[in-house]
Amino acid sequence: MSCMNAQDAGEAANTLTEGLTRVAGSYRALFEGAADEHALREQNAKVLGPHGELTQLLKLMRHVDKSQRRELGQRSNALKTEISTFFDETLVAFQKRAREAELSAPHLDPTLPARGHGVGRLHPITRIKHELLDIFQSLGFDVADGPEIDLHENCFEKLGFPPDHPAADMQDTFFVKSTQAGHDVDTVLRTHTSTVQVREMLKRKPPLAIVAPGAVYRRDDDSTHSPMFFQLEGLLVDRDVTFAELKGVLTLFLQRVFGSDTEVRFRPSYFPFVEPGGEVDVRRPGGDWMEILGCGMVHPAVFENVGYDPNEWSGFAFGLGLDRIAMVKYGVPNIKALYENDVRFLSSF
Ligand code: FA5
Repeated sequence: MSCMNAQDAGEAANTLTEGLTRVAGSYRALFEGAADEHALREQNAKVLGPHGELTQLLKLMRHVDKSQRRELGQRSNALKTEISTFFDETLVAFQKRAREAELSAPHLDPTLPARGHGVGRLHPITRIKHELLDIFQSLGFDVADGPEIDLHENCFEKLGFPPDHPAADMQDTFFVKSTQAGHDVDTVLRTHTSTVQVREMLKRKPPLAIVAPGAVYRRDDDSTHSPMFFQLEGLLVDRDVTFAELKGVLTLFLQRVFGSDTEVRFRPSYFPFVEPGGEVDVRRPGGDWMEILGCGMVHPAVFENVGYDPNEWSGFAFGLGLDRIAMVKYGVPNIKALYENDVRFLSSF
């Protein structure tokens, strides 16, 4: 540097020379003493890294007088090469040692207790569904299916709800405008499985007996109401069907599911698609009443809507809550527990 005097240049050369001697004398012990590969790399960085000792020393080179620069430069480079060669060799030795230790260590401890297999099981609602389908199939019902998104018409109007009837508000849900064959149609996330009654009657000729399980959606939310829950619809159409048959089938079914010591209570209720209509509650010994289903004799207007002659055909229908059955059967106080997917809860029964 032009501003450096001879004394400064001499000092730089001395510091550099001393530093090179110090580094040359110490790096081997530091590398060899490292505990593992990570520590070895750290030691290497302390010497050769951007902030390492040798890197810092070399910054003095530009202050060294030209006459000494060549010799000191050669020494520095030779030391640098020596250190990095030694680092590479030490690294290989470290890795070899670590691998050998790994291979000679016992890799399996046969005395450890086994972890056990988490054997899966069906969700309580799925189990209830299978059980119910078995019962109804043994009574001669076919199993039918329908989409969760259906025409507004199948969910309400065809079942006798007048347009904009407040009863539809009780089952508020998601309404979706869609297009079918170029026409706007109102579709809805179905609020009950009764949509399948309409679909099956439009598809089949009577007599018929079907059950249709599936998910339904409503703006509902408390300890016995979930916004998404499961229903099972039942429909029987034949000649001269009576309310006694409805009552007989439902009582038999409920006592098969809950046990013969279960109390069953029929209450009158209103649904636009049945006449007369009712609701059914059950109570296990020592428990509370729980509403399980709605039911009734198929309304003549519904038969007309699907092209069946109401003077010739009669029938009954019911729609029950699978979640509610699971709650009573397994003693679940809050419906939310069925949807939280907590394995401790799900594997407890
Ligand atoms: C209906 O959904 C009618 N479609 C049932 C029906 C079918 C009547 C055929 C007549 C003929 P309701 O809204 O009451 O009715 O619901 C039927 C059952 O579903 C209830 O008894 C209850 O067990 C269950 N349920 C209703 N809302 C919920 C909810 N938010 N969460 C869980 N279960 C529910």
